[in-house]
Amino acid sequence: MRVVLISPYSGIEAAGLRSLSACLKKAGFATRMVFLPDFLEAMATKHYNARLSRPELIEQLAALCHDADLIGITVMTPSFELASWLSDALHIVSKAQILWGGIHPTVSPEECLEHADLVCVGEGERMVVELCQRMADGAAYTDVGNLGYRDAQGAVVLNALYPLEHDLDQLPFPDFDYTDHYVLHDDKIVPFTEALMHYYLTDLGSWADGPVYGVMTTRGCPYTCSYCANNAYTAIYPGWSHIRRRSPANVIAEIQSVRTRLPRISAVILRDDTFLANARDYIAEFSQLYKQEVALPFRAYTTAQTADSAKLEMLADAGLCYVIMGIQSGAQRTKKAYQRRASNQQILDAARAIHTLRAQIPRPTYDLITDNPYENDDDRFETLQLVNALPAPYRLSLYALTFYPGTDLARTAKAQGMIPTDDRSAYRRNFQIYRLDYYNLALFCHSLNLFKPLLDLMATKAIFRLCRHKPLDWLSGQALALILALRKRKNVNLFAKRRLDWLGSAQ
Ligand code: B12
Ligand code: SF4
Repeated sequence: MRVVLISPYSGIEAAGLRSLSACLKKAGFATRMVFLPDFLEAMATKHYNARLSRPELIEQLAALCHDADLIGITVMTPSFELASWLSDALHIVSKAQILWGGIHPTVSPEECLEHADLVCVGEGERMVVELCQRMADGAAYTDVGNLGYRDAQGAVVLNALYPLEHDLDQLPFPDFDYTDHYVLHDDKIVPFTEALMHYYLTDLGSWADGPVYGVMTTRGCPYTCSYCANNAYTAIYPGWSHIRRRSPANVIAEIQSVRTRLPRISAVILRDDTFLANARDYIAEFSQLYKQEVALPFRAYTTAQTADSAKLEMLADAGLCYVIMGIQSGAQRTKKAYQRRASNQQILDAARAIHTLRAQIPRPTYDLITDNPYENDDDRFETLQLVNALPAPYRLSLYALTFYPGTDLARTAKAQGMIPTDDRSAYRRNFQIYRLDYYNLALFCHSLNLFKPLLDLMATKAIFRLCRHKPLDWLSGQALALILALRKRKNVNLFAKRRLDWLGSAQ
């Protein structure tokens, strides 16, 4: 029984798919993994799916799938079109069953079954092992938990879900043993080498000086923001909002085991949606062990409600050097629509708590959602006021509001006629590409931490109102386009340098 697992994502982390590979290996199955990263997508310089229709890609994939019985593909919404194109093409050249899993098949299994033979709804570890065991034994598998398929009449059947995996420490570490792992590199699918692994794991940001390892220490999120996939997970798994944690020792052991394979890892990202939601005693234990065993700089995510000074101090002492906090909006009306409960005062208090640690955390990032079609200029002005009050220096990450399928926000927007009932904008959209106008320019200038009196001026009501008028709004957009083009040039140069560092050849 041979399983090939394909990640169409722009980066090579694919923790979910790697976890499945590790479980399958533990159960005695051979897996091969193929990664199709794309830096230009990751750099937010283009929308998704520009990699479609490349026949040579299919030829190379077909060669890697020649002995496969099962081909697994991990699919987020913006990977849907690429996964569809790959699956349709692979169906012609391979007899293997094609199985999709990940967030998109979880929220939209029916449409995925137009291209995949099978889908996995929700968590995949137990499901995929059970499926492979049945397939290897030549036994019937249509009753496997979490499985979706079309019956002989073409009707979609979705089996009951296995309970959520509660003891995460029991799961093997994600498969970073890159033997029989392949990567799309310079238009060719080639075997991964240590240098290629290091190259593709190097973070773009300046906070880390080399390859970065991302690790998930928890699953689930206590919040249900209306635009977020966690909102969809809570609908299918009632226990989703109860965070499931790995023990600190287990997380540290994973990081250390990857470092033995990839010794140049120079920083760690705690990928959890809200790592600081962990209790103080957990964070104390984690910090102590991390400092003792790993001692690499790391970054973590928080919400305003969970950015507690005591937790931040313990983590900063252990190496926390970069914090990302979701603000999303400062407008009361918008926060209500997003189901975000942090008050602006709580947000400012959290930012000040982080700022107090500026010796260790010099420049935190605050996430903001922009381009919200529900917002008027009063809402935008409210957010700009909040941003202008944040203690500098900081970065802002701006994300264009995207209506992901399965979320409350998309359902409400469809019901209200804000987006069409068959809206597919999320299938192509890179949410890091936003509108060129004065509002986004003003936010971006704050992110650059320009001269404060200038930022104050940009955030006054009179200037804001004036610049939102057509010619000035357009001109501001052009100024923003110029700044973004300069940023892109800087990033491209960074990539060239990173290529030189890891692969020894100029791009
Ligand atoms: C880390 C992360 C990233 C990383 C790494 C991505 C990666 N996985 O390689 C980066 C920064 C690159 C990233 C990028 C983006 N991300 Co992201 N990301 C996440 C995050 C925080 C964790 C993912 C993770 O590792 N989870 C842990 C693993 C164990 O869970 P899992 O991936 O769901 O996998 C399990 C199951 O889904 C299933 N499964 C998964 N794949 C498969 C395959 C098969 C065959 C089977 C059987 C089962 C199966 O089994 C797994 C184990 O149980 C999630 C939020 C979250 N909490 O999941 C968002 C999330 C996945 N990202 C999201 C988004 C929107 C993006 C972007 C599109 C944003 C953008 N820039 O526009 C990009 C897209 C990148 C792309 N197309 O390549 C959304 C997806 C929403 C959607 N409907 O698609 C999420 C859910 C965030 C959110 N809260 O809404 N992301
Ligand atoms: S806090 Fe973050 S991860 Fe949790 S539901 Fe809200 S947006 Fe999603």
